[in-house]
Amino acid sequence: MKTTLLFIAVLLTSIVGCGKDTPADKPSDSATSQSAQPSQSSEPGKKPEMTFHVMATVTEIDQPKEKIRLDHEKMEGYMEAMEMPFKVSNPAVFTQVTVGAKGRFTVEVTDGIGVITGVQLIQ
Ligand SMILES: [Cu+2]
Repeated sequence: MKTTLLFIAVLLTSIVGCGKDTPADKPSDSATSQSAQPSQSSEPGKKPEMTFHVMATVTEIDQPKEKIRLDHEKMEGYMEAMEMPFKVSNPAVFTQVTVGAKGRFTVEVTDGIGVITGVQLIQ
């Protein structure tokens, strides 16, 4: 059990580490990036505009496509309660869930798209 937790922790750490991996440390960047369009690039390290911890039940798992279908509660300011698939950015989630599992899912919304980044199951 302890090793599983450690494994997940390492996974999480490596994902966070990846996100920071942008060569954006040069201060001269800000001077040139005053274009009209707010840059639309979906860089992996982009900060989510919303984060939810939403109660949901797993209704389908599609690991090859990195997706989980959730029957989720309302996400205030984002969407009503419904059943829909979500992309999963954290592979550890697949080791935790089975169809029918209930829990609080962490959903991070970037550019209007919600992605599952974690889950805390209810036993
Ligand atoms: Cu939805």
